[in-house]
Amino acid sequence: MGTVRDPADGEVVDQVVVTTFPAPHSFTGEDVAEISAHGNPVVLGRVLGVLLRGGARAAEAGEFARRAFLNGKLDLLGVEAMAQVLAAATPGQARVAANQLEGLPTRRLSAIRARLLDHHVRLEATLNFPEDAIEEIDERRLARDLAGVLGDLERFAAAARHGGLVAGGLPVVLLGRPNTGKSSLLNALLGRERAIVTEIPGTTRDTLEETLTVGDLPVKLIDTAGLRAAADRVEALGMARTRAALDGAFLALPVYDGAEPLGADDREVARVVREAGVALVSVVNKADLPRRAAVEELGPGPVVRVSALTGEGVPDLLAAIRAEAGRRGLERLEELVLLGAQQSEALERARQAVRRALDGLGSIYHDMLSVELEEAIRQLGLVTGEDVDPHTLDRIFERFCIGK
Ligand SMILES: Nc1nc2c(ncn2[C@@H]2O[C@H](COP(=O)(O)OP(=O)(O)OP(=O)(O)O)[C@@H](O)[C@H]2O)c(=O)[nH]1
Ligand SMILES: [Mg+2]
Repeated sequence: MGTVRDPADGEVVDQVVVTTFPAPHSFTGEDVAEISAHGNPVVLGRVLGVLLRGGARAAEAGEFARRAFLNGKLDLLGVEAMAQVLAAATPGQARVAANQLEGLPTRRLSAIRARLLDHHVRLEATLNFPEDAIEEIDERRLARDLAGVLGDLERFAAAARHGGLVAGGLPVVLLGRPNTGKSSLLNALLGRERAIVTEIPGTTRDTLEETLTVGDLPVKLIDTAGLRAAADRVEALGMARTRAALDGAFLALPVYDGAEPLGADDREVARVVREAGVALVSVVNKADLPRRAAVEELGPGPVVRVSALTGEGVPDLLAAIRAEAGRRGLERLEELVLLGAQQSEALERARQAVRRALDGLGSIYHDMLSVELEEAIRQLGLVTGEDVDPHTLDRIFERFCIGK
């Protein structure tokens, strides 16, 4: 407990608590003092003013995380996890990030890197000291081991793709011919009137995104412009966006009007989803009206009947979305990995180098093999941060806000 006074006139600014963390037992690994003042922004501003006039300066964006990294308190996977801990909007996102902060993904990757290092050292030894009685490289054993490493890297990359989906929200796309009730369904799922709904076909002209929590997971629900053959220019542009939305979709929800017989436009919708190769749950809307759509025609995949008007069937649709997430392993949050864009690229380059080494075994010289392993080791170092240049670090830390 203490008092902050303005040295200029000795006036009391606030009663505060000062906590000190002697190095290396602080977040950054440096000597740190934290001042807890009363939360009022006016008071905080005055306390800061006193400190700044006394020679302190404000931290840059991400400066604390950067210092923690440079002092070996946090690796790059930890940095990414921290960014996500700060940004998490659902319990699932927070759990993935907290798990990564505990260091499991780092240990997985370090173990892979250690295996590659081991082979690299042996190869180099036989190349550099051929006259010494160093054991020969057993190519069969090396092939077996590299295949194992490749499998582990691919599993890690899949976990990172899933982690990215959870971090950004699983994109779930509502699509269908005009007037089937896509926007009404978006509103029903959100539980509020977000999108404009009218009886006029072609009401929605652009894609619209809203986030919803399903189970513990964030879902990015995307409402789209209706798809139909005869469309004006604005509608055509909206339809191009619908197709683009399908590209990155986790799940497509083609919406059909159950009160009308299925027509050519509906069959076109089913075809577009099939061609995009996206997982789908077909939705037959307007269950409050007498049914005239022959749902058997909708082909393979789950079908859920709902009424956006009365809310009937909406819990079943939410359960179907959740089941799809479970089926794809997204609910096993402890296995997911969060990577930044540069880290994902480095991981992919590492995978390619191991692939080339494996494919080349038996036909390329051992010095080439050694170069590929070295490349893979270096790229994995970029993922964990063991081997990263200052410019890349700038790009990583500038995403943080001031004071983190
Ligand atoms: N009876 C009934 N009417 C519905 C239901 N869902 C939507 N409607 C009506 O269907 C019409 C079209 O609804 P929208 O939600 O605008 O349909 P949309 O698919 O978004 O249409 P576009 O944006 O034009 O492609 C509106 O008049 C809604 O009130 C439902 O479950 N039951
Ligand atoms: Mg609409």
